[in-house]
Amino acid sequence: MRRNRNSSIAILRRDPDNQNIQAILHTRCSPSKVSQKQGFPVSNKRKHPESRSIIPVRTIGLIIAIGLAVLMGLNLRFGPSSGEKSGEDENTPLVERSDPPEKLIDGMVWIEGGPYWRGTDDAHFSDDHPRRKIAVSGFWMDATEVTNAQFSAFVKATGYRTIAEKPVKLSDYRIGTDPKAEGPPFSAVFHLVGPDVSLQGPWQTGHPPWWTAVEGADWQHPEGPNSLIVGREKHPVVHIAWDDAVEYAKWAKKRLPTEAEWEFAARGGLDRNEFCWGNESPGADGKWRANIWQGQFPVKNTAKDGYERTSPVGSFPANGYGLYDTSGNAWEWCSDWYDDRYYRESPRNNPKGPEIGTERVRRGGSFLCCDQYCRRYVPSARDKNPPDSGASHTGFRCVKDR
Ligand SMILES: [Ca+2]
Ligand SMILES: [Ca+2]
Ligand SMILES: [Cu+2]
Repeated sequence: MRRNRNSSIAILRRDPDNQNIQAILHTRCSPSKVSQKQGFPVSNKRKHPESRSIIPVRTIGLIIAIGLAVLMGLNLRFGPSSGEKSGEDENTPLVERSDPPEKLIDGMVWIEGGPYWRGTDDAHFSDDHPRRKIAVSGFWMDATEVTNAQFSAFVKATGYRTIAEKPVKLSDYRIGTDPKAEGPPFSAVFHLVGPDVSLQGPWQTGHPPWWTAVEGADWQHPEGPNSLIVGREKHPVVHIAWDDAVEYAKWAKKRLPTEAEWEFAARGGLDRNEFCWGNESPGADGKWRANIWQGQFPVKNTAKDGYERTSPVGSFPANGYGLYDTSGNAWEWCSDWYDDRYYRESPRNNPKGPEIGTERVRRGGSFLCCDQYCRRYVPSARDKNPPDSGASHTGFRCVKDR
């Protein structure tokens, strides 16, 4: 059973910097009777949302749904503040930095932890406000993103198959579809588009048109079936879903970082700096400090930093803790569920994310980030994706307790 994916698949909210896409996301995350009546298939238990959801473009349904979502969002935002729900106030003593362990772990860096200023008060996004002092305990962290070579070793040892390599259950995307019907595996791949495409949408495709659901795209075929990772052994593995990353981490006897750990680490010990390397702009003096996007997004990538897509890990200078590519290259999954209010409300010591959610946090931005569209390569910026959805810019790195 096949269908025309390109016309009907909605890749929702890849790097949205705007309300419309956010609203669609909220619609998708909160099942709405109204939208189902409208024939708007909001499936809550979707296995492969974002890169794998099917939302017919029905303008009226969409407008109603967006309206509802915005109202609900307002209600949440201006409803009773739950700032005290964590049971910790600004006087809660914060955990101190941890002494370094005696032994070393190959490929990992000891992150001492302790208090730091998390988030920002800059105006780019709202979910990383306000800047707050929190603290994390010490932990080990992979110096680099997990590479294709490392992920190959895991697959070789375990026979693990990633979500992007498995057939799709069609009923997860379209209400009323035969629960046994399956479609071929696919994953979301970025490609350049013409200059007439709107950055803000709404788009005819229902999702940013620079994302395409490509059958046969997976970690071993980053751009599709005809692309290979030969020669890219040291590039970060991509097309990794959160579930895949967790399986790798278990095998490696590691775990995914919490979002708070990730941000602590990415800041490299610099207090309230804008970037992982300090406050100079990413390409100051013609020297690029991260693999991000140069040129007009998503039309022309001039790749002034040397890389149009992923770069071998460690191609750019490490941050103050000796961590590479915490800014750009591949997005990195964290263990937390995502909640856009979490930075306001979280406990101050070792926050581990909300109890429940529909999407998992990812951090650091990717080779697609740029100031004009998605500035999420800065260490304060947050992002999220459903746990079963990877893409050609999404990978991870692991941490380990002492
Ligand atoms: Ca680049
Ligand atoms: Ca990264
Ligand atoms: Cu971005």
